[in-house]
Amino acid sequence: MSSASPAGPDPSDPAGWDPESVVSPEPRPRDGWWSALAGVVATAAGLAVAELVAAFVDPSSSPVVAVGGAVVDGVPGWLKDLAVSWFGTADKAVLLATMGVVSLAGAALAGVLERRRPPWGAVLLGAVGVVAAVVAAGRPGANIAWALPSLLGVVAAIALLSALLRRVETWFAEDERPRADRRYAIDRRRFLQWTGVTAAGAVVVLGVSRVVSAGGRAVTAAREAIRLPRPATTAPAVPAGADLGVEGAAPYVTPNPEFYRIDTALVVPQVDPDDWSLTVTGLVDEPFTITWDDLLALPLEEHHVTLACVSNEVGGDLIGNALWLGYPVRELLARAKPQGGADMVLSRSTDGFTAGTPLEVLQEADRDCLVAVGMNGEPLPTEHGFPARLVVPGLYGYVSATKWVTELKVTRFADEQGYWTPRGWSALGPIKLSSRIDVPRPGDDLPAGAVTLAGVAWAQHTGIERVEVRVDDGDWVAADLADTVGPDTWRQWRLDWDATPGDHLVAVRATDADGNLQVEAEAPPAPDGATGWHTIELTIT
Ligand SMILES: Nc1nc2c(c(=O)[nH]1)N[C@H]1C(S)=C(S)[C@@H](COP(=O)(O)O)O[C@H]1N2
Ligand SMILES: [Mo]
Repeated sequence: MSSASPAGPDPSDPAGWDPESVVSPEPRPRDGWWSALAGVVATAAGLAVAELVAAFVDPSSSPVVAVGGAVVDGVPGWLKDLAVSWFGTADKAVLLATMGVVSLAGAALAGVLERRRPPWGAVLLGAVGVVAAVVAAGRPGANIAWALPSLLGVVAAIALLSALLRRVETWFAEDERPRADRRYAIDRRRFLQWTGVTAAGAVVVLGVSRVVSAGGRAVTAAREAIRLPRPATTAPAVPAGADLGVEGAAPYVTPNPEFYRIDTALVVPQVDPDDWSLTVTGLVDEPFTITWDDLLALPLEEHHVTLACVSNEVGGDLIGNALWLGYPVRELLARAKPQGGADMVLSRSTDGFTAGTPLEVLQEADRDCLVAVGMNGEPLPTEHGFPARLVVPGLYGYVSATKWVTELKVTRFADEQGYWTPRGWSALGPIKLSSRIDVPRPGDDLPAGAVTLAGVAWAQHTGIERVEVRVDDGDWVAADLADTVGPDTWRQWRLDWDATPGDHLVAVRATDADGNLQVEAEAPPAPDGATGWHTIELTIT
């Protein structure tokens, strides 16, 4: 080991000192840093190899995605809530960044270990690779081939690490050679060349893996080729007065690209409609499975429904309204004939997510619960559940809106739980009556005089009856309500206010069609939805 002697040529030995030689005159850096660099580059190249293999196996079989997904599913509820409250919908990016930092540190450590205490660096890499392989093979929808990316990746990483460390070895072994044979600069250059080539190779392999990642492109092509059938039952036309046209307010129908997205998936599941089927099973007399073509051949219906996330804070934007095309869940259930004693339908996604929905909600004759295939006139966008998802008016998404849905299991709340229930969220999730101020935004530059206040209010499946606005300690004033197609969507509101200079607090509250007033007491999203009146501070100049 040369690490104990970090110095360069020994200046106390004038006989061997030749300034013209290639002997490095400055003290050499310690080999620890170079070993760490070798570890990082070899590991990065191994990960690139794993991505390339995953491109052929399945995008979700990549060690990064599989381990990240296992972390998402495995972290305790409180930690996850903390992450979401700190980072919001960036929580996944933060997770990936954290994994990146941990991998970097581990890779550097493996490099140093392998140099100082071989074969422990290789053992460390190998152990991590095997764990990743086991985790990947155990992911929802996985098969044994999902272990391949991690295994081949780690074999590549170990081979490259030992190759790079051989260069470090030669370079730092020179202390033992006769002075005239020392060629530090050349050996250093060799090591750096090898390292650079490996790093560049990793980038190329990663790029190739992206290009050949056929799964995603095949599904995109399949989606683009789909011509959705005409609905047997069309939705009522959106009345002109549903959109009050206030600039900055949420439009009545949310365009797909602007629709909020919430799910546990680190990569969007790519489900080919040709491989997709939906099975109705569990406590039923006649379980059955339908294919994509079977589903499209059924009489489909169109309904506007406003989806909302239980994690939405008061005033938050995890809510959107769309026109859904699909087949009533109630009809599928009727065909399967649920047995007595069943009270829940556990819907399952290809990625293992599940939602527990009350059976009787799905069976209600006047509630348009759909297995949806279309969103605002096009096939579901992949991130919103292509090829099929559930849409249930009146329930938060986490207990109803399963995307990439492939199974409806009729069961009992006493026997099964949806994904979020053991993580600290309520088993039942009816959407709470709520309202929001969209304009003006706090911080807007507002001159005194006429100021338009506007926003949305929602009480899915009951409907909004009244929205009131209060400025400071004034009286509650009824806002104008926009038209709506029915009780399952949100409703816009607006109010013109004669604003006076100064700081003002503006609050909004809604009343539903049953006469219930929105709850004033503030509550956080967990465990079953936030409450409180949305209040904003405006400065009028
Ligand atoms: N497969 C799957 N479906 C899912 C989820 C998920 O994590 N995985 N999240 C649910 C939650 S919490 C919500 S709020 C809605 C959001 O649907 P969107 O992303 O289309 O807006 O999807 C639901 N369906
Ligand atoms: Mo949600």
